[in-house]
Amino acid sequence: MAYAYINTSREDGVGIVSLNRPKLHNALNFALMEELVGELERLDRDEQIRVILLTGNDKAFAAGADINEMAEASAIEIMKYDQFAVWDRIARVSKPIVGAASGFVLGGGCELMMNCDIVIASETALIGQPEIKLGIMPGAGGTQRLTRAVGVRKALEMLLTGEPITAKQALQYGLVNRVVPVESYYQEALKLAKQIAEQPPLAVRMIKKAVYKADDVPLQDALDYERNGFYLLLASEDRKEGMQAFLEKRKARFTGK
Ligand code: DAK
Repeated sequence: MAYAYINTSREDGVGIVSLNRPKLHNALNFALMEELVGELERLDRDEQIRVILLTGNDKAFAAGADINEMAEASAIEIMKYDQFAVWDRIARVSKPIVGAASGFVLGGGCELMMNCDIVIASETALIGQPEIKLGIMPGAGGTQRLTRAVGVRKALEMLLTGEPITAKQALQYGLVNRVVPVESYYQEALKLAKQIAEQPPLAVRMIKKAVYKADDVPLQDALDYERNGFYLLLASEDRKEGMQAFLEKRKARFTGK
């Protein structure tokens, strides 16, 4: 598909989506978000794709929602047309999203990064929620996902000062998985995405869902969910293939059935 604000490609079972609004540091206008979320959902339904890689460019993953759009819209208009609702659909993507983040990761950009399941950051990444400096607060999970990721105190410091943290600090806080030089963050993320793409897709999907239960529901309910997922996977062809391949000392070929 031809898009105005994103680029897409695919490689070895990985669907790659790059934000493409470089002159405005990938500011997330509504049209970009519609394209992005539509493509994420398309990739989620695509049987050939097992993992999604989401990236920006070296200078910016994304510098936040488009302030030009927000500055002009009234609260009533924004609420009536519910244009931000598109954000809610990202968390429903069932395939893993690997983020490759460099440069500015601010506001909605940080919220988008936190919607990625695993993040490889470049050493140059600057990550923050500067909304307070604009007289607003985060609206796409910044107060919630950030707090769950880094804890109340660090989240409050970031949210109340609006100051960004470095990639190295984000690693210490558990907000990103790895920090590597800017020359290699994209390749490192792609390599990781390809590694996950070789795993049995049903197990990948069940594990992703089960892990997020840890944040959402009481422990015993989450353990029950995990156990049911385990039983379900015992009925899959990939389970037979995985165990057979182990016994035959060969590499398994998973089909997602
Ligand atoms: N929106 C629009 N334009 C932006 C932008 C943004 N967020 N960030 C940068 N730009 C534009 C700049 O205006 C400039 O445009 P021109 O002047 O060239 O036309 C161009 O990108 C290059 O930026 P700079 O010249 O400023 O470049 P610098 O390297 O000097 O500075 C910077 C880079 C990223 C530090 C700076 O541009 C900056 O502070 N940008 C704003 C960052 C920010 O405040 N982000 C948070 C926005 S609020 C919600 C969902 C999401 C949100 C809210 C609700 N719901 C679901 C309800 C999200 C809100 C936000 O993200």
